[in-house]
Amino acid sequence: MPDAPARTVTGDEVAQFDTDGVVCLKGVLPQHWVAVLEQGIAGAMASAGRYTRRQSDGDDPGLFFSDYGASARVPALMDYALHSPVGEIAATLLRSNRSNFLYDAVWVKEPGTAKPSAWHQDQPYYAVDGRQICIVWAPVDPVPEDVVLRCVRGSHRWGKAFKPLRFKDLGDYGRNGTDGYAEPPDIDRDHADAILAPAMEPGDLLVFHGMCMHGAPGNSQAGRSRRVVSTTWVGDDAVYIERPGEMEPDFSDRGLKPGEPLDAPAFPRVYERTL
Ligand SMILES: O=C(O)CCC(=O)C(=O)O
Repeated sequence: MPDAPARTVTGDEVAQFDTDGVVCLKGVLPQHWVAVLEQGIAGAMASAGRYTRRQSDGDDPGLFFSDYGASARVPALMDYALHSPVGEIAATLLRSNRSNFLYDAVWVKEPGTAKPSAWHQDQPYYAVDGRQICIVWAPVDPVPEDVVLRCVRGSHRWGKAFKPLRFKDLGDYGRNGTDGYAEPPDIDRDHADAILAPAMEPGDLLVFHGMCMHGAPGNSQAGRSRRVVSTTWVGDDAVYIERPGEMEPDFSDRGLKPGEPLDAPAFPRVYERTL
């Protein structure tokens, strides 16, 4: 049985997620889960899996580490996904009767890291169609507004999928204009007014829609890491699809055919609304 949130998610926050495609929920994750996440991040960094990566270059003054799906080998991350309140919070914001856990990601920027996280939408990277999909970005360190993840308010309703790019070298995944994937716009030049970049504390959650444009600067702080776990959640309307080129993460081993719901047993159903 998953744990309850530290406080109720308000109707205004649900409405803000609908309108903006992003909302920062202050003080909603009970603090003991922050300790679980710290343990999970350390476990991911001490072992390696298919998607464990150093995104920063050798001459970067810091280190940008990322990983997808580390919960498969790090029990603390699976515990957080299955037993923390994030599944309920995702279902509430998605106005869904259920939430299923798709995958987790670890994002660590050591002090002084120069490498940014390129502007992108998450959904075009992988095999999910539907509107009920969100990402819950949970920092375990205080993150000031010039270091935090930046989300473009309203971009989830632009009606456009942008070409996914690799953080390391901005290489693509074999999806381009002829497949319906547009070149990402210059967000800092053309959409600066719509950027949400809230200062955050451990226990706060930044939740954004799968089609929300987001990116992050490096970590300019001298003495503090920026350690984060994000988890991706789908609701009632999400289905499996195939896209041209490479998918990341790749869910082709889950036994689903295009058009089938993303549901258990392929993806654990973590929260279910009781009437
Ligand atoms: O934390 C970051 O720097 C990147 C996070 C991100 O792009 C994501 O959660 O999709």
